[in-house]
Amino acid sequence: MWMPPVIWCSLIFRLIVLFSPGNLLEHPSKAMFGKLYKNPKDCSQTLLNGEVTSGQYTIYPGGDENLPAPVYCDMTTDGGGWVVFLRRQNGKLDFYRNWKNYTNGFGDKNDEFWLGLMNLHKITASGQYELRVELRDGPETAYAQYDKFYVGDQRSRYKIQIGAYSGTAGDSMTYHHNRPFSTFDNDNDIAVTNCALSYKGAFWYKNCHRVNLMGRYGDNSHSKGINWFHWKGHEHSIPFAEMKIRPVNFRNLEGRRKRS
Ligand SMILES: *[C@@H]1O[C@H](CO)[C@@H](O)[C@H](O)[C@H]1NC(C)=O
Ligand SMILES: [Ca+2]
Repeated sequence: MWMPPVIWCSLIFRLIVLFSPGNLLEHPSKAMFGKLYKNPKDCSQTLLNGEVTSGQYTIYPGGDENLPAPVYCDMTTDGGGWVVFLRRQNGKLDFYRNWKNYTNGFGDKNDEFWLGLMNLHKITASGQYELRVELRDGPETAYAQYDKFYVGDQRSRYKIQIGAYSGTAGDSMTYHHNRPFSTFDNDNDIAVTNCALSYKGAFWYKNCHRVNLMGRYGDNSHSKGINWFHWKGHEHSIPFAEMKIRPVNFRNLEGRRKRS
């Protein structure tokens, strides 16, 4: 059987790598076939495929190979492997949008964006995920991490479940546990008013919020800006915010890999 030289060279090289000492032996399938995950379902699998640089990648939320999604992967924060689903950093993009937009997602993955509730549901329904929130205000930084994050399906109106808090920003998210999502045209909060309309954003509002990361950029009036109440209160709009998810056991897995 004839094979182009580049193919048999590559096969011989892979065999040498496979039977040589060193940490590549940990992933013989990777050494032989290139990628550990043909259709990575999230950024942790993209990272295990050897992609160690943060940036845009294609993942397959829920493992559905027919529905690829372009996402931004954070490959550096706390071991990396995060699917970033929200970024605010300059106010260029309008986040005061309707239900359809929050369902499908909008914006530029390399700049400001919202990934979309449908994909958030698909990803978080495919395993146990944790949430990390990154906040920056000039030289000050803070983060909040929750050891569980689940977004329900469309029928639940994308209701969230939030696990235990750790971090430096203060626990503002637990207040929103078990709340469905709300936009100005789909009020699912428990306030007599329409929180999304009053505070010019969209969120898992309750009565109304301790977190308003999709609020109005740079607006320091009460509850309207980008707020994380337990860090900067309700009258300070935070200039940089990211929300991201990865499998909850990922860091331990990475730790084991490094120790072995
Ligand atoms: C955002 O909403 C507008 C108005 O309903 C619609 O025309 C547009 O297609 C939506 N975009 C997305 C990405 O859902
Ligand atoms: Ca209401």
